[in-house]
Parts: sequence; C-alpha cells; structure tokens
Amino acid sequence: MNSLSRRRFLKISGATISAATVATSLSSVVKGAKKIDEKTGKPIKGIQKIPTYCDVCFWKCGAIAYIKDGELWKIEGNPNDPLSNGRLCPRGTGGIGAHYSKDRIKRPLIRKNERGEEKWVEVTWDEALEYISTKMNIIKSKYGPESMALFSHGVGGTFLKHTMKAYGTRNMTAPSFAQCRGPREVGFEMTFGEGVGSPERTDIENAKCITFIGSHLGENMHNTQVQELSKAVKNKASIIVVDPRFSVVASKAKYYLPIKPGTDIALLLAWMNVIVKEKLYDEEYVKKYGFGFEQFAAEIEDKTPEWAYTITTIEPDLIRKSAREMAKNAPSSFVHPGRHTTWYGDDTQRSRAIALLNGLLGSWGRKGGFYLPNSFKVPGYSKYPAYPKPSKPLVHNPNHKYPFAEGEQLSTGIREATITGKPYPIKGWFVYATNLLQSLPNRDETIAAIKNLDLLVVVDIVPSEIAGWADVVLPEATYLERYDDLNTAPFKQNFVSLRQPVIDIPNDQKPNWWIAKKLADKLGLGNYFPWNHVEEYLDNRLQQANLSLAELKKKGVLKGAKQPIYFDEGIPVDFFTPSGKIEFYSLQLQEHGFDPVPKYTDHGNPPPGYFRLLYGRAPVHTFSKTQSYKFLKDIMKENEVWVNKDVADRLGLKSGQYVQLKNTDGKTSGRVKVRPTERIRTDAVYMVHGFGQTSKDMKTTYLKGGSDSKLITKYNVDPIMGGTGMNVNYVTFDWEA
Ligand SMILES: Nc1nc2c(c(=O)[nH]1)N[C@H]1C(S)=C(S)[C@@H](COP(=O)(O)OP(=O)(O)OC[C@H]3O[C@@H](n4cnc5c(=O)[nH]c(N)nc54)[C@H](O)[C@@H]3O)O[C@H]1N2
Ligand SMILES: Nc1nc2c(c(=O)[nH]1)N[C@H]1C(S)=C(S)[C@@H](COP(=O)(O)OP(=O)(O)OC[C@H]3O[C@@H](n4cnc5c(=O)[nH]c(N)nc54)[C@H](O)[C@@H]3O)O[C@H]1N2
Ligand code: SF4
Ligand SMILES: [Mo]
Repeated sequence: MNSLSRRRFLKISGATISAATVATSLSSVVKGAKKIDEKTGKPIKGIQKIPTYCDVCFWKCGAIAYIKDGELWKIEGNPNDPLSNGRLCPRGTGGIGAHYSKDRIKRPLIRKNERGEEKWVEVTWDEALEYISTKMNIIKSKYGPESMALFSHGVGGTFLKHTMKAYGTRNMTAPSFAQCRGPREVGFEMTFGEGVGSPERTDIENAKCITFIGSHLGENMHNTQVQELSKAVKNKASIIVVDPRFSVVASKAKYYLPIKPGTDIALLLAWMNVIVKEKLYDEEYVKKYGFGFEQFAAEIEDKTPEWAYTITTIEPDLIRKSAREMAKNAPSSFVHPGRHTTWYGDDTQRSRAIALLNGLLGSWGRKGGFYLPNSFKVPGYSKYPAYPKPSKPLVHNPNHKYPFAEGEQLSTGIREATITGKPYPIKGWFVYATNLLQSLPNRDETIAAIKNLDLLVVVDIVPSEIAGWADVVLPEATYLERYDDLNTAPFKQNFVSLRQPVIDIPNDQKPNWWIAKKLADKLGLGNYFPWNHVEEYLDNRLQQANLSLAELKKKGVLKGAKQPIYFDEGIPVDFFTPSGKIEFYSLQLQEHGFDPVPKYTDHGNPPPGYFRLLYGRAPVHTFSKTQSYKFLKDIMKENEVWVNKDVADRLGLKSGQYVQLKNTDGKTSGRVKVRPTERIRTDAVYMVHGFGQTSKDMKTTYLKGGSDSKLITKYNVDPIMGGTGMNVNYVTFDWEA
C-alpha cells in the first residue's frame, strides 16, 4: 500500500506539521482540469484557441492550444511563430500528456523515512515552505547563504534564481552546459569570439552543403532545424554525415562516413589538410579575418587522409571527396557544431576543429552558413532591489582549475564541492526541473553528494528519480497551466513570445513564480517581489518595450522588423577574440598550456567482449521527462539496444529478446530489448537516453527499457572547460531475460 493513503503527522523543528489535505494515492488517475466560465461556473462550451509556447524541450516553439468544451483537446504550432512556423514536433504535439499524466504529484510532500526510500507525507504549501525556509535560514547562519545551490533547467527557473540571489547565493547551474553544449560554446568562442547559442545560429535552409558530426537531426527533433533541413534536402543540398551509427540524417547523405567512435578530430584535421593543400579554402576571407593561419597550416601539414585512415577507418578517397564537396559549396556550406558535445573529454578541441573548418569554408557570417542572430530587446523588471553581494566566490571551479569554464557554472563542480566540502561546504540543493540522477554522469557520486546535504528540495511535476531523494517535493503546475517569463531568444528574426495558462491546474500544484514568491516571503525577502501576480511582472517588462500584455496574450508572439543577419547585408565584421580575428592559432590556449591548434588524442578501444556505449535521442521523447505522457508513451514505451547484426548473430542475440548491459565497473542497465541492425559499427552499441527509470511511484515508466545513465560511471573531464565526456564507457551483454 502506498504510504500516502494514510494520514500522518510529522514533528519538525518543534512545530507540528499536519497532513492537512485528504491523503490519496499517487497513482490514482489524474483527470485533466476543466476550463470554467467565471460567470456560469460551468465548463466553457465550444472551442477556444489559446496561444502559448512549448516546454517539452527548450526550443520554445510557439503553439496554439485548443480547448474543447472546457477540456484540453490538442496543441498545434502557431503559424505566426518564427520557430515553429505553425508546426510542432511530435513531442510538442504530445505535450498535452504533461497535463494528463497519471503520475503527477498533486500536493507538496515531505519525506517520511530515509532519503531515497520514496515514502512521503502530504503537507500544505505553507507547511512545506515553512520547512524549507527554516532549513535555509539554518544553513545561512551556520555556513553562509553561498552554501545553498540551485540546479535549474529551463525558463521556469527564472523566478527561483531571483529568490536564490536575494537570499545571497550565486551557485546555480544546469546539466545543459557541462553535460551538453559547454565545449561547443567554448570552442567556438575561442575561434570566432562568440558561441553558437540556442537556437543554434545555423542557416540550414539556405545551405548548399551541410556536414553533421554525430548530431543526429531527425532523431534530435529541434523543430526549426528539422524543418529547415527538409527544405535544404528538397533543394538538393549535399549532406555529409559522420556517425558510427547510420542515423536518420545519414539516410539523406551524399557521403556517409561510419567513423570509429572517438576519432573525429583526426578526420577534421585531415579534411582541413586536404582543403588547405588543394587551396580549396576561402583565401580572401581567411586573409582578411584570420589570425595565425600560417602556423595552423604548418601544424596540419602531415595530417593527411592516409594518416587519418589508420585512426578513423575512413578511406582516404572518401575523406578527399567529402572535403571537396564541402569546399565546392562554400561559403553556403558549414559543419554543424552539434549540441550535445560532451563525448570524450577533448570536446572543446573537437569543437574548435569544427569551428576552424568552418573558418576555412568562410561560413561564419555568411548566407547558408552561420548567421548573426537578433533578439527582441525587452528590459528586465524595473523595480527590483539590488541583490546582496555574496562574500564567497562561486564554488564550481575553484582556483580556475578549468581556465575557460567561466561562461556557465559546472554542475559537476557543484556536486564535487558538495562531496568534498571544498572550497566550502554546500549544504542545500534546490532542484528545479532537472532529473540529476539521469543527467549527471556517475549516479553514485550524485547520491554521495545528496547524503551530505542538510536540505534537498525538488520541484517537479511527477515523482521523478531525483524527487525520490528529496526532503521536500514541490509539485509544479505544468507549462500548460502557468505563465513563465518571456521568450526573446536570438534568432533570424527578432520576436517575443509568451507562455500563458491554457487550462486550469488540476490539483494543488503551483506555478514556479508563485513558489519563488512565497518562499521569498517566508525567508523575509518579500520586498524582492514587489508584484502580486506574474502578469504584473510581464506587463512591466513589456510596457518598457512599448508592447502590451493584452495583445501578446491574444497573439502569443510579436515579431520585430526584419534585420540584417549576414556580413554581406552590412553587419559589421567583429570577432570578439583577443586578436579581433578568427583564431586559427590560439595564443590564449597556448598560454594556459593547451594545444593552440587541436591535436588528435587516442581514446582507446573496448576490451575484448565489450562495446563502446553510445546514446542519443528518439523523435518522440525528451530525455527522461516525457516517458509518462500519453500518446508519447504509447508510441515508444521503452528503448532498445542497437547492436551490429553480425555481432548479434555471433553472440546468439535475437531481435526483441531482453538482455541487460553491464559496464566495466559492474553496473547494469536494467532490462532492455535487443535490436540487431546493420546500421551500427561492430565496436559500439547504442541506446536512447532517458529510459530505465527507477522511481517506484512512476507506474508508467518504472524499469521500462534500459538506462544509459546507470552505465555512465566513467567520464573524462575536459581540462579546458570542465565538461564531462560521457562516451567513454564499455559494456557487455550480461544476461538474457
Ligand atoms: N527528440 C529529441 N530531440 C532533442 C532532445 C531530446 O531529448 N529529444 N534533446 C535536445 C538536446 S538538449 C540536445 S543537446 C540535442 C542532442 O542531440 P545532438 O547534438 O544531435 O547529440 P549527439 O550526441 O551529437 O548525437 C548522438 C549521435 O552521435 C553519434 N555519435 C556517438 N559517438 C560519436 C562519435 O564518436 N563520433 C561521431 N561522429 N558520432 C558519434 C551517435 O551515434 C548518435 O547518432 O538534442 C536535442 N533534441
Ligand atoms: N546519460 C546521459 N546523460 C545526459 C544526456 C544523455 O543523453 N545521456 N544528455 C545531456 C543533455 S544534452 C542535457 S541538455 C541534460 C538534460 O537533463 P535534464 O534537464 O535533467 O533532463 P531530464 O532528465 O528530462 O529532467 C527533467 C526533469 O524535469 C521534470 N519536469 C518536466 N516538466 C516540468 C515542469 O513543468 N516543471 C518542473 N518543475 N519540472 C518538470 C521532469 O519530470 C524531469 O524530472 O542531460 C544531460 N545528461
Ligand atoms: S522542438 Fe518540439 S518539443 Fe521542443 S519546443 Fe519545439 S515543439 Fe516543443
Ligand atoms: Mo542538451
């Protein structure tokens, strides 16, 4: 029987907290809420269309929700929105499943037993926030406010960040840097003086040739990119794909290079060798804008396709042909920078090699290459008091151990400080919308850190794995039921879009802005929230830009005038590097003891009987967050392990058979189906991330499929910026089920 089906009383710091609400089982069916007419008190009849923006991933596509007779019916793209162009990806379309998920948490929960046992008592919001603020005040007086850290992924964290800064800490992070885009941003910044950003500034639709290193668009479903890619394919753009696995985008490729995992830098150097030797690069562009080209050219002089062949297993002829293809189409030819780039630990250097190749092609700032994005200028809220100044430095990167980790904070750095207590102890984690057990490498380290905490608060919509370890779980309203901050993401066209509630909150869940504000009140920081409702906040911001919330609520998105996005359209050519140029040779890397031009390093081979574990995305799921959504779970309820067909035959593995993977540290994946296929090399296996979840309260996802995360015990830290390369684990087939 679920522990929640009994009424409980708890004694916490002298005060009696009662389970004030009628306790119900977590797994009982959650019916969707109805939109009620304020006048009649009855559900609104007919169809209502309400614009908002999607939150099934972080692309933030403009959407329109349809309400039929007061009930959430469907969600589609907003035709006025430049990111969605009227179409959502399959996940966005399945987003209504967030509202209807049977696994939703209905009321705040306080831990009853040991951490991780997933036994709870339901409490009121007041009780939950009282508990949290009491603990936070103790942490502040014992250790200082900097000993609280916030892990928060996505726009929903905006107001909690504000509360945490008001409280006095700046230790805040997300797994979307050191486990995702970090190395790419740093590699591009060191080369062009700017990162790639999100949405990526890739002009896919106008490209004549696009090269993908791993980035598996089509499975990775970032909507605008996928739409643009299908246009490019229709326009007969050449596609070059480098991937140990024959991905969806590989099926569109003119040249497919089934590379040995971990050897891409060798290929990139060989491509550049061909392009420089055969003088296929944009000489004028490189001369005008490049720094250190001669030294760079000397470094890659001997990195011939024959040299790379022995490392990558890609035939020299294929390397030459594909290099000529990309050069032939320059400057409307670019190498996609990827997004999840934390692979082997030398990822900044691989990203730099990608950036340098783009430099040779002259694609930065050019049509069909990398455009220079615009964003709508909407000032921040005008009347906030100043934040207190923290007295301690950030905890994530002590003594600048990773010299170029200054862009965003390292999640794994904060985790390490929590384990070691150095440079100072971290005693509280506030976790918003990030399932750290899935997203940080080496789960044991995450649990070790959690065991050192005096307070772990998790804000989630379902009892996720990380929620299972919390002292307090705060149930949030889904994106369909709340306002969030404005979206003014930099893009080809500047725009501002709004997320607003399209349906009522079904139970006692609350939106993040409300949680942040009420927590600030409890902490005696109410003056940091001079507004009563988030609409006042949004209106204040919009008015400063001469826009109206009323209009935005109706349209969902407002667009600015078209602005230039290429050098050729008159944008000043600025590179914000130390030399003010594209740095083919990086003196700042050299000064810190790193290679000024990327070098290939060997990442080893799987031991006999083992395979390198690769992982990626499925079109219908986002990480570990959508597995309980209706429709999406029906389309894909578990993942499979891809294994080369010959290998499967040799090992006697049958299609659809359940096995378990085991890594070299003896950690196991959980039951996962075998998918023998010719579409993967013999030295690697592949699975979609986010499955094999271990939260017992998640009835729809519990142990469905295998977990890549449980197998990622080893990781290589990028010495330049602290990202965690996670493609460094080897697995074998453990048992048949
Ligand atoms: N549907 C869906 N789409 C998403 C997401 C989602 O959760 N669901 N998440 C979004 C986010 S945040 C991100 S960061 C992106 C991630 O998506 P990408 O940036 O595309 O991620 P990658 O890690 O590049 O992609 C994995 C691919 O790399 C290949 N690969 C693995 N190792 C190597 C190697 O050594 N060399 C080469 N050349 N290839 C290799 C794998 O076989 C696989 O095809 O997806 C985004 N889009
Ligand atoms: N092993 C492995 N690790 C990875 C990756 C991988 O492919 N494999 N990918 C890496 C990448 S690229 C990224 S970007 C990160 C992503 O890492 P995370 O952002 O941690 O992604 P999720 O695992 O989906 O965790 C999202 C959590 O938010 C909760 N949630 C969903 N909607 C809401 C909401 O409206 N409000 C609140 N409060 N919570 C909500 C979900 O239930 C879930 O618990 O992971 C990185 N780590
Ligand atoms: S790419 Fe898909 S899931 Fe992501 S915001 Fe757009 S529609 Fe939603
Ligand atoms: Mo990511």
